[in-house]
Amino acid sequence: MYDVEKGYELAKEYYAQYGIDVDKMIEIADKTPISMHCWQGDDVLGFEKKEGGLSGGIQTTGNYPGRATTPDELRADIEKAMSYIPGELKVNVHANYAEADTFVDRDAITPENFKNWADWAVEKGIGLDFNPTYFSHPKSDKATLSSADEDIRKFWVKHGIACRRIGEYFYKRTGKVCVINHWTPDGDKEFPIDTLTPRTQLKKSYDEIFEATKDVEGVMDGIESKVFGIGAESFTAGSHEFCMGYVMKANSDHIIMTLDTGHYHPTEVVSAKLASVYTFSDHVLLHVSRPIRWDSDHVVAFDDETKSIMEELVRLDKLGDTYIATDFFDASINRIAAWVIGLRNTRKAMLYALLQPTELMKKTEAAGDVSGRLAISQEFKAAPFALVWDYYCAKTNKGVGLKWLDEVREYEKNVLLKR
Ligand code: RNT
Ligand code: ZN
Repeated sequence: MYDVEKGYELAKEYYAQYGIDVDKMIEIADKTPISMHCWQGDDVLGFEKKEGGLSGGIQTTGNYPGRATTPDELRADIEKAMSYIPGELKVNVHANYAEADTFVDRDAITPENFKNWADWAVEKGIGLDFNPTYFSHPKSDKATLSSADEDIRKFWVKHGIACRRIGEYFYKRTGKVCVINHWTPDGDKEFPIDTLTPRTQLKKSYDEIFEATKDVEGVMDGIESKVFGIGAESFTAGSHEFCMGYVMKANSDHIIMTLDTGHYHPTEVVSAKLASVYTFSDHVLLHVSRPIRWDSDHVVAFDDETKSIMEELVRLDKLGDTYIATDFFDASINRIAAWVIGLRNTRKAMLYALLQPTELMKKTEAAGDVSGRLAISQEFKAAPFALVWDYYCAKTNKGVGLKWLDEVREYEKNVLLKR
C-alpha cells in the first residue's frame, strides 16, 4: 500500500491552486445521503410467501450463486456491502419485502409487516425509503393504477395508500424523511387505440391515493416515468410527459419527479433534464442506474453520465435538494460486489464533481470567455482525484482501493456459497 496520507497532501496542494477546499468537499460528499436499494441482493424477488417471479417489464439476468433468500440474509448482506461504502446511506425497501407469517396481500400490508426493517434501521441509525410494488403480482398482469377494471384499480389504490402509511411509519421510527417512489409498469405491447383512458385512470388513482393519505407526515413522493418496458414496448401509461404533467399540476410540497437514468430514449440524458425540472420544482428523486442499449439496470459505473449528473447538481447548487437513490440489479456477478461497485461509483462521481472550480467556471462563462470555460472544465478530467478518494475511504474506514474485494470474496466463500 502506498502512503495514502502523502498522496492526499499532494492532491490538496494541486486542488488548492484552483481555490478548491478538499476537506470541505469531502465533508459535503460524506453527508449527502444515498439511498441504497435493497433489491440488488435478491434479484428483486422479495419475501412474500407466494409463487411467481419478477414481472413488470424489468429483468435481472444471470444466475450467480449466493442470492439472499430470507430477510435476515438480505439485511446481513446489506450490512456487509455498507461496510465498504463511504458516506451517509439510507436503505430503500420495496413493498414486496414485507415480512409476515402468513401471506398478506399488497392491499392489506401494514407497518407491522415492516417492523423488522424499522427495528434494524433504528439500531443502525439509518433512514429508510419505500416503494409500492405494482408488479410481480397476478393482479398486475394487464395494468394496475391505470386499469379500466375498477376492482383491479381499487386494489392497487389500496396498495398505494398502504404504502404511504408505511412511509410515515418509517419516518416516525427513524426520524428521517421517507422518500417513496411510485412506479407502475402499466403499458402495452402493441399500440393502443385509446391512449387517453389509461392516463386519466392513472391520474385518478394517484389523486385518490394522495387524497386518502393527506394526513401522512414525513414522506416525499416521487412519480417515476418510463419510456417502455419488456412486453410493453409500444405504450407506457406513466410516460415522461404524463408524470411531469402530474407533478407540475399537483404543485405540492411532497410530490416530485423521479428521474431514472434508464428510462429515456438512448440519446436522452438525465443530466440535461435537471435544470428544467428545477426551474419548476424544489426537489427531484434520482434513480441512478446504467442502461446498456435499454433499461438494463447495469451496476452504476464511474462513467460520463453519472459524473455529468453530479456535476449538474453541484453547478445548480441542488445536491442538497436531490434525493439520490440507486436502482440496478445484476444477478451475473457477486451481488455484494455489485452493490459496493455501484454505490462507491455514485459517491465517487459526487466527490469528483465537487472537486472542480465551479465558481471559477461560472465566472469565466459569465464574462463571455468561452475558450476559458472549455479549458478549465477539461483540465479537471485528469486531476489527481484517486488520491483524494483513497484518503476519504481510508478516513472513513471503508477500505482503500480494492481491499474490499478480497473481503467480499471471503464472505462469498464462507457465507454466500453455503446458502
Ligand atoms: C423500473 C423502475 C423501478 C424499479 C424498482 C425495482 O424500470 O426503474 O424504479 O427498478 O422499483
Ligand atoms: Zn427506477
